[in-house]
Amino acid sequence: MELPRLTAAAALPEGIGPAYDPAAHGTGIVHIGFGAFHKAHQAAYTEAALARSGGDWRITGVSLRSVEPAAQITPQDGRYTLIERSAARTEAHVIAAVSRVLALPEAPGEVMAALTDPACRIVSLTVTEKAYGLDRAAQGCDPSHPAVKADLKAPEAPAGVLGLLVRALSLRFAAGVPLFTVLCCDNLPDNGALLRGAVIDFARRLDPALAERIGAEVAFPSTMVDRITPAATDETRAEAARLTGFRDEAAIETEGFRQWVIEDHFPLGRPDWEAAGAIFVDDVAPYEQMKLRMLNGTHSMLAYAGFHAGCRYVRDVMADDDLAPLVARHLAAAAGSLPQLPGIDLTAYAQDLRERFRNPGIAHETFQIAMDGTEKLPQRIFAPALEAARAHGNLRPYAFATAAWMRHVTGRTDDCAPYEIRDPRAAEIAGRLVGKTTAAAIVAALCDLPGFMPAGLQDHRLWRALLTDILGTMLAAGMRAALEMERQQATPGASQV
Ligand code: CS2
Repeated sequence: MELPRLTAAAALPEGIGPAYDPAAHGTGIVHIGFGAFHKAHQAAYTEAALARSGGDWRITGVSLRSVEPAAQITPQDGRYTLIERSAARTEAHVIAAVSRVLALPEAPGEVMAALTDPACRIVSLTVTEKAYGLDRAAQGCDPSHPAVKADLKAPEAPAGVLGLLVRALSLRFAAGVPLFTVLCCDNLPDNGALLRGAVIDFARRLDPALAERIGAEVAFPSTMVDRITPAATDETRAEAARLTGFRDEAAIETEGFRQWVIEDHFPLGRPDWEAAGAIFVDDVAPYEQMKLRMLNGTHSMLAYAGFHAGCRYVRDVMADDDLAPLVARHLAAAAGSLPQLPGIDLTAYAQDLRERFRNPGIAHETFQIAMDGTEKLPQRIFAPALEAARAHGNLRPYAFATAAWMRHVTGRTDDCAPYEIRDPRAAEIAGRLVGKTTAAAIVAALCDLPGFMPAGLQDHRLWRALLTDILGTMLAAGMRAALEMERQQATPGASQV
């Protein structure tokens, strides 16, 4: 029997539906990049804030390219099931904080109307590192990025993040509407400042006076976001139906853990996100660095090494006797690269991360995390590696992670099976690797990828020797042999977090 579809009218089992009247709350947030992570993280915090403190803070979701999120959720009145799986239990909640979702290609006028509506006081974003069009070295925008290029040419019909924000801000200026706060929620260091630099640079190329006003008047708080959220599958939708009694095309699953550290700079106000445990601080940077280097850096390392050792999920990596010690090694190295943070015990953080990675309820694919390495490695791996190089510290854990990425972008498993390299620079990488068969040639080609590896590593002899040695083993003898080599390298008695 076909189950009824989840809608605002669905009579849900006790404790699963919203603990407030959603219809009594207006919309105050436009979220760009409406996908799994937003549904599991910021929307869940906003749900708790609405339930505890109210306010007109419901969310209009926007997807930049895909029309699927809007198609899934519109017949459900914006409702979706959030399944939380911890080792001990599985819980479901139907989230009502999302009032509607728009697909930019289908509804550009409605998206701009939402962004310029005086009721919109926060524009938040989770679009992934690659979608911004950042020039990180210049702290500005990259005019050769396809979306940036197109939007600079046709600023009145933007299709990218910077174009949308600048167009909306300029229309608000013109109409005398107060300016929204821009809240970047992607895994980038100093994400608020990075996005601010790119928005101002983009605006300057169109109208210097506008750039000046954005610089003076728009708040870009930085934030650290954390919740492990795999892509939804048929199993997610089946579980949602089991737990709620309704068919839900937009269901999503995530871990029990969540964390949000935010710089408290919201001139037009904000929801009571503390209701769900968000922490407001003056400086997010140390928290972001901790998360990027420990959680995300280890994730990247284990994704490349794990995928090529035959582990489909992160939890399989953690159950693998060759790989689990490398996870511990990477966490220890990353922890050692960080300053002390008041109230944070890095040893306990590392232990918690291992526990989260082991979560048997979360099927997080190594192949998913392996995506977009050129956008992720600089802040996750190269930044601490560069510091280690300067301090004559241990480069090996970072060299191993980087060699595993290099192994990955060759595009074939140890059994020679091809797979897709999902990276914005995939074509450029493939071009550079044509005819390169030795580890030394591959290392040289990839270290020299423009704007990728910092100069202090590019010309570092030991770094390059380590990469060549480790990649050489991975290519000649396979990933398992490379793992064995790492085991032999481990200093007996070395401290592990
Ligand atoms: C992961 C992150 O896919 C990846 O690169 O490292 O998405 C990670 O799961 C989240 O940052 C957890 O908060």
